Amino acid sequence: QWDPNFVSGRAGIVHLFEWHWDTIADECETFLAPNLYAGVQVSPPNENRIVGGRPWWERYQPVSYKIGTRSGDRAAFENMVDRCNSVGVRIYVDAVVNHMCGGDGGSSTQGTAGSTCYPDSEGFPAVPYSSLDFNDGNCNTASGDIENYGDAAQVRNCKLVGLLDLNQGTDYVRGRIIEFMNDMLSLGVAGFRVDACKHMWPGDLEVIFGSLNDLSTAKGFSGGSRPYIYQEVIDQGGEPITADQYFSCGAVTEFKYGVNLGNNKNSIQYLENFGESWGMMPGGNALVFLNNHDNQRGHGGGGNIITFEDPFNLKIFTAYMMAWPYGVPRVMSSYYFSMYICYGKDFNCNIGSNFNSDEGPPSNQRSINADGSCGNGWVCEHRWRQIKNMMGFAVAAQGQGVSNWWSNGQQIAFSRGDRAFLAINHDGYTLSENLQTGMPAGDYCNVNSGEYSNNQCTGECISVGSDGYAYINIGATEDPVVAIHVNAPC
Ligand code: LM2
Ligand code: CA
Repeated sequence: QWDPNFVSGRAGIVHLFEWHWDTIADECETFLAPNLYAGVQVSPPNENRIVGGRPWWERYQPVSYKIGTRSGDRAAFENMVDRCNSVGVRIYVDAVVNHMCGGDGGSSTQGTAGSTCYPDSEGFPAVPYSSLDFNDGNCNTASGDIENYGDAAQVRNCKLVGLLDLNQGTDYVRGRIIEFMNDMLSLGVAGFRVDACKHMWPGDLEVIFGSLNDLSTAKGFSGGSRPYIYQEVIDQGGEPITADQYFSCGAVTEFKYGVNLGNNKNSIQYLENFGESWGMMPGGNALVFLNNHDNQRGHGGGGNIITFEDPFNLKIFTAYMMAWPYGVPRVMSSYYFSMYICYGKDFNCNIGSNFNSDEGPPSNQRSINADGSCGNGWVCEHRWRQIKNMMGFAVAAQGQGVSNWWSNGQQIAFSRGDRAFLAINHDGYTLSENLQTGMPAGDYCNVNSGEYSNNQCTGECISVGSDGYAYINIGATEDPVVAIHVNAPC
């Protein structure tokens, strides 16, 4: 449950937020596999409540466990999983099992797969769930909602923003959740991002995850492989519910990672020991990321994070994330949405009631521009050269420790054994230095500055001498990164 089940020679999970199953299948074949991406986190595939205006967050309001959403139907989902698996790209499902739809759905409301549910009376006949399956009696707040994050019992037993809260303590509810997750496994998925785990009891999750089937041998996985589980627990400190309470159930999202990098983006010399000694969880438990679909728009977590709104730093710190051996890295792939200007910056900080962070995905699928970037309103950070080329770097570096750390103000460099070397100039002046790369003598392609394909490098070539040293010169410019590895010789 801690092993992502990657195919060997692959690295990194990309969250293709709100993508259609057919488009993901195409992306696996034409882009993700050739660029060595290991996996895709997909939006929740099960039926959700249709909310007026079709905000992105309607997908976090389940109506049933039937597969049918604006991303596509069951057949399209299965086809995607098959096509991605057959080119070595794993699929991870976003599982929303803490709750069903919001109580504000009224006496009855429709789902995306044609089911009707009855929020007022807590009836979900398409599962089926009835009022017996919800936590109401176990919640002790006046409103029935979570009112105080200092009280673990109410965080887990009361409603999160009015969402009808399932009682995972019962065999019946556990059974329906296990059935749903096993259904996904039978279609060939390799694991789950589990939504809102902070709002469920670790003891219940341990039983549920422990009851899941192994990965499907019929879909090509080797016998006895356990689904990878990464639990969304927003732990930024200061609350009784902590990430470590969930370690026995599977991996956990490390929300401190992106905030720590955001807070230290102008002091990268301190990243030499980035990891546990920064108060983060042990790397073997961590799913790490710079930003996610929530905090990039001011929901869930927040903090000083780096998103596509700051492409300069997103590229630099994604390079660092992929090059640094800590946790399983996930890259966010976004669509553009109306920004809310605050503090004079075009950035979505959550202030005021007219904050528009609801906007759903573009109505058209992503198109591909001549330079490989996306159109039709999709950002596709995962296609940016400086980001996608780091998958190959991470593959080359696998299993190697950090060595040859060097820093000078906001300029840093390090190697990964004798396989790869990264240098970043985050300072206002040129980095010009002979640095130990740890690599065998030869010429290597800086995959940050150019492409490497068919043994050709369109970027800068870096010469490593027989003593392992290379002359590194990085101006204070856009893309101030040198990333070289043994699989991309010039
Ligand atoms: C999460 N963490 O555990 C995410 O951080 C959070 O963003 C998700 O909420 C939450 N789980 C539930 O899966 C998102 C979104 C909310 C949205 C909910 C449900 O951030 O804004 O709440 O999904 O769609 C919306 C409305 C809210 C309303 C609620 C119920 O914004 O005003 O409350 O639906 O209808 C009455
Ligand atoms: Ca709950």
